Amino acid sequence: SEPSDNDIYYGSFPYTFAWGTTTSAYQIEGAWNEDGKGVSIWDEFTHKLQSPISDGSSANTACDSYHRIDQDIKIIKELRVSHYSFSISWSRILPDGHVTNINEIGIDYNNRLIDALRLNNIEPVVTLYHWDMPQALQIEYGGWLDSRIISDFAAYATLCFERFGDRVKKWITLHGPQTEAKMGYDTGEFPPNIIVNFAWSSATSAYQIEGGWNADGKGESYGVAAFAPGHYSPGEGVYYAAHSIIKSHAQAYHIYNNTYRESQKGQIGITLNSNWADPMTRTDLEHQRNLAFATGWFADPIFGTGDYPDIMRYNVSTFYLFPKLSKAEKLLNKGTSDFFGLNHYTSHLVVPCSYYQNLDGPTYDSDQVWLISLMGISNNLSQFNQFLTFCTFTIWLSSASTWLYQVPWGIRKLLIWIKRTYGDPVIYITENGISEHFSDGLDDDIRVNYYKNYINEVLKAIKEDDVNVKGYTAWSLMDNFEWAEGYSERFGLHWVNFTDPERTRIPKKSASY
Ligand code: PNW
Repeated sequence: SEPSDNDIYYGSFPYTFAWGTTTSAYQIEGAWNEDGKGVSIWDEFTHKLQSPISDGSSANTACDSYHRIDQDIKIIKELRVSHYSFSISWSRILPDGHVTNINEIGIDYNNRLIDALRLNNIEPVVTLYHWDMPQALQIEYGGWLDSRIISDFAAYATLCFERFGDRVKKWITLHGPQTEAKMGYDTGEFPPNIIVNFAWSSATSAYQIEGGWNADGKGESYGVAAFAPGHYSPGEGVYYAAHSIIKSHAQAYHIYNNTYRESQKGQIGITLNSNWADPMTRTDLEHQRNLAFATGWFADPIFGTGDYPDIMRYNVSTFYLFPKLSKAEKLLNKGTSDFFGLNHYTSHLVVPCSYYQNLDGPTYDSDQVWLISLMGISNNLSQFNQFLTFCTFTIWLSSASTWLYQVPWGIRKLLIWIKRTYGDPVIYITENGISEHFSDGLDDDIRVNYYKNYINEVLKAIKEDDVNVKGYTAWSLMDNFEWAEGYSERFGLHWVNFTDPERTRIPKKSASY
């Protein structure tokens, strides 16, 4: 039954619990074309003549973290956290995406950051990839849509283990990849936003053989037949992008496991974005279907059976191409994460679609057919909108982001669901937070309240439900470039002055909280 409110539970977190904050390279670094860095798809996207960013901005400078390691270290230290989670910019260290051309100045930046953290007793948690694909690989073969990306990602990961793994003991391969796949390859709100005429391509098969990927016979390779800017393939490309992402993750895991784990003694895993989906009616099926599409899509292959959720394969492949995983590939996916990295912000109510049918399609969202989630999912029925206003907006507190409603008990339910569905994995909460508007300042009571209630629900999950949560890194250390929303939404514990060349960072109330 429904938790009635956000009652505060008294108790303490385990002594060894890892506390920290999270950022990502493109959102904070700036220096987009300095010291030999290559262009990423986000540089390309934000530099379009017709800006796709809500305030017309880019992250050319962002928080200028590339030049301000000292400033970042200072505010991380002041938070007295034990961990800092950041990502490496692939195109900064490999300008054209390939390991044949290494930019040592870019490597040096990450070395200096890692060393400064360690000197201050802060453990680096390093993500290899947070949405900033080298533009060169996007042009060369279409990025995630082509199976050649798997070996390039593996080579990039190997280089990172080689150069940073003596000091980095917690690796995250990819951060919230579902969002990149959906927004980049389905809705087009994110780059590459040039979904292409998708087709099978035998020309790429050689690359897929590397590393024993298709040990039990011939794995299918795939690729892009022709580029057609502005032409989308929603409902298909998105699943192939995800397919490459999952295989790339598994490849990186095995490389670490086989070659580096013994000497470097670290851990490696993936981070997934998951919303809780609460059932609108007492029938369980609809919300389970939503959880399968949103989280099971990536989590089942990696933490579960090795394959995509049945419900998803069934729904999608009835009408469209849905990628298949061979027996050997399933084995290669299964169990390839030392922990479940969880990005969580909000929850949905899920309603059976027999009442409110979604007529848009084909898209990732409408492929779910039997459901519409009350928030964030496209719909074109006024009836649905009335329903939505009536049932939800009046109950849940909002934020500066259209998709983000405050539902603290949702994180507890989700944690329990992950525990039960994936065999009680170790969980690190790798992102959690709330946005305010550009004009908002230092008195962020909304954020204090959000953290108080969400973190308390995490505590309940640990103490009452025996969920194995070992750490929590808040999104985000400071205000930064919020993707398609530019600087119009502030997620930081620190306020950043984006008109000041020094990019001064000032702690908000939530930082001291
Ligand atoms: C995160 N959802 O993604 C990203 O990893 C961050 O880079 C970003 O700044 C942060 O969200 C805030 O937007 C999310 O479906 C993707 O609820 C999807 C969801 C939430 C967060």
